[in-house]
Amino acid sequence: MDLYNFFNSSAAYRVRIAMALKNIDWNPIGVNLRAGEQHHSEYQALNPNRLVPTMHDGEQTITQSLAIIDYLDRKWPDPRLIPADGPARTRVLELALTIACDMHPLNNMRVQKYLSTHFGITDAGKSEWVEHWLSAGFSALEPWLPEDGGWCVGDAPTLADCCLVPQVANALRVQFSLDPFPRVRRAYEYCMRHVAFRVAAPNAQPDYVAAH
Ligand SMILES: N[C@@H](CCC(=O)N[C@@H](CS)C(=O)NCC(=O)O)C(=O)O
Repeated sequence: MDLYNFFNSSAAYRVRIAMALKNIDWNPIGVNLRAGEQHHSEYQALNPNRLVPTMHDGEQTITQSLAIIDYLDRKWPDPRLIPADGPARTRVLELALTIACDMHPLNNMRVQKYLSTHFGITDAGKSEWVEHWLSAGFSALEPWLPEDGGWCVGDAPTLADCCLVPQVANALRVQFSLDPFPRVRRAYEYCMRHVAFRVAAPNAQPDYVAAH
């Protein structure tokens, strides 16, 4: 199983967590987003959206981190990350989609680049933009999370935790304060006690480069 991956990609980080939770061996293929390798024609042939991650398993090539995790969940259902039914399934999807659809895309690298190249937004303006959408998203997540910490939903890790941790890691990277979101912070800290979340972290990847 090959994963086209970049250490700092939070969408790839979601998939890395899922594979660690399921004990799936995988082979990293580096796509350096800072060097623009996502725009190379060979990569675009695999992922027309020119985004990371992409997974290759046998004959199948899959893009979109949530579609990849759904594929993994069906092929290796132990442990299940997307509950089969009931209110838990609904809440897991609500949390995951809030992060993956309403938060993450707005602060993606290509969006930030477009803000500066097409609208002349300064670095300070972009920071304000990023903080605004992080704040809006975390405000939506906060009341859904357990008050005293623990997994996002129920008593085991799910797709919601796979999405929450990379999004919080992104926020911490830009020194965003989680003080107004104590449940988000507690859920993040709880997840990070589990080894699967730590081996999947950016600084544990072979292509990791420290921030400068
Ligand atoms: N919805 C996609 C999002 C993928 C995505 O946005 N990946 C980012 C890294 S986290 C990327 O490749 N950015 C490159 C760019 O903005 O040019 C998924 O969940 O897989």
